[in-house]
Amino acid sequence: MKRILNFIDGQFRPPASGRYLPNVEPATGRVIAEIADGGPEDVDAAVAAASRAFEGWRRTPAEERSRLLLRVADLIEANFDELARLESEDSGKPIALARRMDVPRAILNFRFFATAILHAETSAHMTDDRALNYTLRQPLGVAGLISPWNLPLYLLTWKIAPAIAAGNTSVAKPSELTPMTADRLAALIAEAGIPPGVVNVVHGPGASAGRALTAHPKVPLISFTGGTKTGADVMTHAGPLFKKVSLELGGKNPNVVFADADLEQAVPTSIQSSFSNQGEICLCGSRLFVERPIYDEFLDRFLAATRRLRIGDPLDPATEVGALVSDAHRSKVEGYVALAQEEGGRILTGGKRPANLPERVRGGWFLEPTVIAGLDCSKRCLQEEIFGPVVTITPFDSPEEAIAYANSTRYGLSASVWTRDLQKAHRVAAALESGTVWVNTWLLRDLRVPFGGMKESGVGREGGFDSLAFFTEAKNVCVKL
Ligand code: TXE
Repeated sequence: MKRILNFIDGQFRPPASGRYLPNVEPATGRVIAEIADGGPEDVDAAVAAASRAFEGWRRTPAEERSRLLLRVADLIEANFDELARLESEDSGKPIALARRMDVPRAILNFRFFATAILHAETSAHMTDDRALNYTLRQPLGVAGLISPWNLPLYLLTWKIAPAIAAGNTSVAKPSELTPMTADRLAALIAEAGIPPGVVNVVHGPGASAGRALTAHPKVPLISFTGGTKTGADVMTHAGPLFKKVSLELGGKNPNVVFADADLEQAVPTSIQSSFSNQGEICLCGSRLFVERPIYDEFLDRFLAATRRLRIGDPLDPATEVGALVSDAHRSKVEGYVALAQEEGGRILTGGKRPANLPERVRGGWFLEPTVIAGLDCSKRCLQEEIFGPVVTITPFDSPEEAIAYANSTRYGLSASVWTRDLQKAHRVAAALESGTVWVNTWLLRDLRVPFGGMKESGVGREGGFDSLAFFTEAKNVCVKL
C-alpha cells in the first residue's frame, strides 16, 4: 500500500511517531493509502528546514523565483491526468470537475504569482520638501499554510504560490483527509528545482500537526482555510504570538433571484452553485431566495434540473455529483436533513442515499442533491453551514426583504444576485454583507481581485496584490531631505 510521507528539506521522510493513518477513498470506503501521522516533532523539523532555506530564497532574484514557479506550473500541467485522478479518488469529487476546475486552477495559481512578482511596485510618499518615504515589502520568514479537503490542490497552491513567490519559505499542512495531490505536488516542486526547505509538507491531524504549526514561535504568518470553529482555534493559538493571520472560513451564501432574472441562465448556474463538488465549496450558494412572482416557475425548473443530475462513480467522466468526503461528514449533512423536517421544512427532492449506484462505489458516502422548502431564516438549516448537496429555497417580496434575509447569518463570504435591472443589482450588491458578490453569475474568479469573507467567514483578503501584501511585511523608510 502506498505510504504518504512528510516532505522536509527536499526529502520524503517518515513521521517521527512512526505511525500512519488510513487514507480512505470516499466513493468506495476503501483504504487507498497510509498517511504519515505527523505531529509537533515533524513540524519542528520542517520549520527548521524552512528557516535554514529562508536567507538563500529571499535573496534569490524575483526573475529566478518566477522561473522556478513557472516550471512547477508546467510540471502540474504535464501531470494533469494523474493529478485529476488522484484528486477525484481522494476527495470523492467528479473527475470532470477536477479536470475543469481543480487542476487548471493549480496551474494558474503558480503562473499568476510567478508573473505577478515581476510587476510588483511599491509606493513613495513625499513629505513636502522635507522627506522622502518609501515602502519596502519584505518576506516574513516561514509561512504556515493550512488547507482543507474540499479543494485540496486548488487551495494549497493558492497559498504556496504567493507565499514563496514573495520570498518566504513555507510549511504546508494539507488536510489529513486528502493528502494525495499535496504529496505529488511536493515531488513536482523538487523536480522543478525549488531548493530544499523552501516548501515543506507535514501530514497529520489538525489537532496535532495543524496546532503545532499555528502555535510555533518561529512561524510568523498563518494562512488558513477551513471551518469557522477551526479558524477560532487557529486565532486562539496564533493570537498571543501576534502572528499575521489570514482566515478563509465557512459560508452560508445567499443566492437571490429577482423576478426579472433571466431564468435560462439563473437556473443552470444555480444548480452549479448549489451542488458543485457535492455542495462542498465554501462559495456554494446554499440559501436560495426567489422573488414571489417567479417562485413557482423557478422552483419547477430548479427541481427538474436537480433530479437530472447524474450521481455516480466520481471516476466516470459523465458523473456530476460524487461522494461526500467522509462517513462522518455525510452523517452531519444527513443530520441537517432530519433537522429540517423537525423544524417544519419539506424535502422537495433528495435527502436520501442514492440507490442503484455502480457496483464499484456501492460502499461510498453518497447523498442525493436535496432541496428544502418551508423554513424561515431563523431556522438552523438557514443559519449553519451544512457543506453538502443541500439547498434551502425561500420566497421574498421586495429587495429590502431579500437583503435582510441574505444578511441574516453570522457568515458573509459570497452572494449571487440575479436581475436584469442594473441599478437594482448595484444597490443590492452594495447592501449585502459579503466579501464577494456575483451579479448574474457564480464562481467567476479573477485572481487579481480581493478575496475573503466578512463577519465569521474570515479575516483578511487574499488574491492579487492583496496576497503579496499579506505574505510580506510593509516597512516604511523615511529619508530626511
Ligand atoms: O475542517 P477543518 P473539517 C467547514 C464545513 C465543514 C466544517 C468542518 O462546514 O463541515 O468546516 O470541516 C486543519 N489547528 N469547512 O473539520 O477541521 C485540518 O487538519 C490547526 C469549510 O473537516 O477546519 C485541515 O488541514 N489546524 C471549508 C484544515 O484545518 C487544524 C473547507 C481544515 O479542516 C486544526 C473545509 C487545529 N486545531 C471545511 N484542526 C472552506 N472554507 O472551504 C483542524 N485543522
